[in-house]
Amino acid sequence: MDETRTQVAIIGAGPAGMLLSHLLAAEGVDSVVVETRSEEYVASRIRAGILEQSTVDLLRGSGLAERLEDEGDRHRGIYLQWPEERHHLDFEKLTGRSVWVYGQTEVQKDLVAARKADDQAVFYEIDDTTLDDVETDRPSVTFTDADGAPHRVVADVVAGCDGTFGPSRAAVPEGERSTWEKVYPYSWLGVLADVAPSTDELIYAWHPDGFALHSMRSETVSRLYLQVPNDTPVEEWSDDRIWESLATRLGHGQDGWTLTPGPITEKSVLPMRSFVQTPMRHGRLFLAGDAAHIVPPTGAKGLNLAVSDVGLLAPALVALLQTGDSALADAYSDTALRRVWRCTHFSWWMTTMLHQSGDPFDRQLQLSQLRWVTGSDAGATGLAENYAGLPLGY
Ligand code: RFL
Ligand code: PHB
Repeated sequence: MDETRTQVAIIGAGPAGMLLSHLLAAEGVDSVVVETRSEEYVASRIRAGILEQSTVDLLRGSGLAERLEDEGDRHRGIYLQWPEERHHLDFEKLTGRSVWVYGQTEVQKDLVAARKADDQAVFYEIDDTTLDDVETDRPSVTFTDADGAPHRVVADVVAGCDGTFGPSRAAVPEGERSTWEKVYPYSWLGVLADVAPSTDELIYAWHPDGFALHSMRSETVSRLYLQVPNDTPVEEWSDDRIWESLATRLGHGQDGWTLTPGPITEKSVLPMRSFVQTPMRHGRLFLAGDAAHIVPPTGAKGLNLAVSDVGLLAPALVALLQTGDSALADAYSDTALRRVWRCTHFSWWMTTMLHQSGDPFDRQLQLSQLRWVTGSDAGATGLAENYAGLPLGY
């Protein structure tokens, strides 16, 4: 079997894995990345769109923000609305922090370009990923490479950055891991449309028909979401039905605001859940990003949490591997989980405040909460602080 020796074997070439490899390389720690999908597939997955302040700070600090500075769109805040009312929350005024519209596809392209420029070893289109000996100081990852040949990467540390469906989280023995999960009784129908956004900043809309979100990717591309029942077949939603529902829920005609429809280029249904597995470390295996936790997308936190995990993990591994100092590595799980649980709560709170559950009592509480969040500086600041993102060390 072919064998490669490296310091950190990284499973998953998504944002968590590629950013980790970049930050480690900057400090002279080498890594090998392995990924089941092709480079093109990973780069084209339409996912997150919002980067919080600390994500942008980290990307800037590691030389990854050149295109983001040019093409990213800085937003001061968001709109929150319900029928007949739209309110702007100005995060900059409330907290001095802002958010950026810059798609995960773009972040991924920037990471891949930076790793290529550095000759990073990435094995794409692999199969049968297996983790071995993670309780020793010589853990390894074996897999079948793109040509069908077996391969082993022997490392000092394995980083499980393999997302929701990867094998890393199950490599923590059952008796030593705890999991928390909440499945929501609704999904999002997400569309990408070739039309200029009808808004300057994101609109989060509470509506009796269900939640709607108007987001964007650029001056010519809009990203929109509608709450739909779980297991909704995407075929049930024609383009016309989608635009009609978006117009109703987003308040077309209200105070002169109009929603401009356009050609829909992508359409999919996304289930929503919250999930956390603890601890985020077992022996020489460290978990980061969606491999350890999943949040519903309402708070725009998933990608940002993956970045903040890696922002904590990289210096911990550098210290461990270069000087033998294990203090940060030993603290990693607890430190990362503090922020994970904060974002898990925020994402749950945004989700349950804005989606229809079918319960009339919930509706009244939601509207009361929305009035408070938009009407009181204390309420608005709490949302702004969480949405624009707490500092990395929170
Ligand atoms: P990823 O991106 O899923 O990458 C994991 C990689 O691991 C690979 N893999 C394996 N590799 C080797 N061997 C195996 N056995 C493997 N099994 C899996 C996978 O192929 C994949 O390439 O996880 P990572 O890096 O932790 O990044 C997490 C983010 O991708 C995710 O949290 C966000 O996309 C969530 N999210 C959002 N986050 C935000 O911060 N802001 C947003 O506005 C936002 N919007 C969203 C979102 C996620 C969405 N979807 C589709 C889930 C909107 C949507 C619609
Ligand atoms: C997106 O643009 O895809 C997006 C924005 C905000 C969210 C979720 C998704 O809360």
